[in-house]
Amino acid sequence: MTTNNWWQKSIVYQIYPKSFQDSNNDGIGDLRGIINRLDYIKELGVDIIWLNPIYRSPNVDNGYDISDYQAIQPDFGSMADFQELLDKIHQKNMKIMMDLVVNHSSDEHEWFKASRQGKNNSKRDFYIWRDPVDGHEPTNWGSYFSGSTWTLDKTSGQYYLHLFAKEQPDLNWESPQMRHSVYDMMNWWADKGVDGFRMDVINLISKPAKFQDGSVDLGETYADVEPIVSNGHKIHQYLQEMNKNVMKHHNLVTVGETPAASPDDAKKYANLDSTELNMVFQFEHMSLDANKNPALGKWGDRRTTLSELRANLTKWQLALTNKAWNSLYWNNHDQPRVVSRFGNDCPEYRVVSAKMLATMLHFMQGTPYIYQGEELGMTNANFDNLTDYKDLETLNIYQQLVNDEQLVSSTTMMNYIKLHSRDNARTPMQWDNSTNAGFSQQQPWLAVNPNYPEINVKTELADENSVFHYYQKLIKLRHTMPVITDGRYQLIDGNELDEDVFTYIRENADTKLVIILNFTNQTITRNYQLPIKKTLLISNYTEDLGSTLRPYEAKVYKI
Ligand code: TEU
Ligand code: CA
Repeated sequence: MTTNNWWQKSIVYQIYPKSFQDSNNDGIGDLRGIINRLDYIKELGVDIIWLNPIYRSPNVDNGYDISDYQAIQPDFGSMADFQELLDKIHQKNMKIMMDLVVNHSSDEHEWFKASRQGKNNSKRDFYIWRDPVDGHEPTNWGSYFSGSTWTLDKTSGQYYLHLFAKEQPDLNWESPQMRHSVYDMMNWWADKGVDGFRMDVINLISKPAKFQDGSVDLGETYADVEPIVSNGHKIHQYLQEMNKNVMKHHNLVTVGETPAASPDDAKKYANLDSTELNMVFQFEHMSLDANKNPALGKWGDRRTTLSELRANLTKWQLALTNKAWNSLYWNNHDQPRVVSRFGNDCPEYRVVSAKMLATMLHFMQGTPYIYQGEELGMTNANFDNLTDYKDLETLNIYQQLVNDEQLVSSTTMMNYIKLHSRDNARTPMQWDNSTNAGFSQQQPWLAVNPNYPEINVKTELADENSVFHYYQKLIKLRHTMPVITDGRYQLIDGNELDEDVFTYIRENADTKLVIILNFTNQTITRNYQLPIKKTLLISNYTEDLGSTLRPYEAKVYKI
């Protein structure tokens, strides 16, 4: 298959601007802060920087509620700052991807303000309005952020749809005028010089032709809306239209965030003839540790087993070969920290397990994404009090499960929140051991993880065995060894039954790699009868003990 597209050979670094670097000491990260840290990102070696939303927003959902798609949020700086950031990223030979949030806007967007004026307004059909049914909500759908997906607007007596918060009304993709306004806006950014888009919940934009109730889990009030609205009947039509109107005219990279997408869906979204998107973020490996009780969703304390994880990653690797392109990620601004979740964040094993997980992902086929702080082995926040958490999803789910539905006790819920709150990813970047980890002189908007004196950029840059330097090495290997991009993926014989060690092969016409990963905190033995003539490309231990694998040992041989 073709693996010659620039975005297939790239590594992406995701920045959550609010938590990256504060340059003017108001406790909020900003664009100038990113500009000041570009040398650090360049040193890591990545090719593309993806920024979470930096547009004007009332900030109900940290910028995922946009009130002006063509303005910069004042907390983050000005359009001139953005232009400077863009220019400097390009000068350093990197590219920039923007977040595109067009399943919904903010309720303070001009379009929605007009739309809610009444049934005859010309923007009425930019959003999704329905009459009440028997005096209540049109359907029983539950929002991603708790409660109903419907809010009554008194002016017209109609409800509007919002899959997320009530301040995030869903845009109506049935309206050609609305769709073309979105394409115009995308072209405006592309003409400015941005190199790509990460498209927020893009597979939720095509709503069902007929709105019907969904089934409700035991103990719950509302139906899970995801299966009802994901991968809808017009989704490919919309994406192909967007592609013709936008992507065809620029050299962009596009990644769709697609909850509930299967490999078959991904083959359509990310097909190699590039009529829709370049790749998608699938969620299956992020759902493996969800609660067995569907009413609790992701809120639980289960750990993924190696067998589940390997089966899932392998399924995606094999299904997309020669058909579509994978994105590879462990972390983003919505997920707990990978070392706490799939590795071991106690002091003894944090570094070694973070490197093992990095090895697992960075030798797979696809475009890898690194989320800020992942390259340091940053851990979950572990805040004890609900008041330390700021994310509306966390605050709402506590209210729902503990107080309203009484499905979980408060103690249990706090434990679930420690494990799964999105704020785990959002604590400020840890730069050094000075006040607030060098993020800001002011009290940051979200508390710094107390472990910053041990885990920070300054310490890791000075230590050649740090997680940072290991990521840097992985990135270099990908840039210099084509097999990591184009090689076939295969499990080593019999590995699918191994509960403790994950061993896979990447192979092209001239190179073969064997990747061996001990997923446990035990020393174990595996004998793979590998040829004597081989070189150790990378490992998280200095000495190679052959068939003996120490806790979380990772090693990659070139055969
Ligand atoms: O997330 C959508 C999404 O499906 C999730 O990752 C969601 O946050 C999680 O499942 C909740 O448990 C995207 C953004 O990444 C997220 O930050 C936004 O809050 C959301 O869309 C709405 O724009
Ligand atoms: Ca600031």
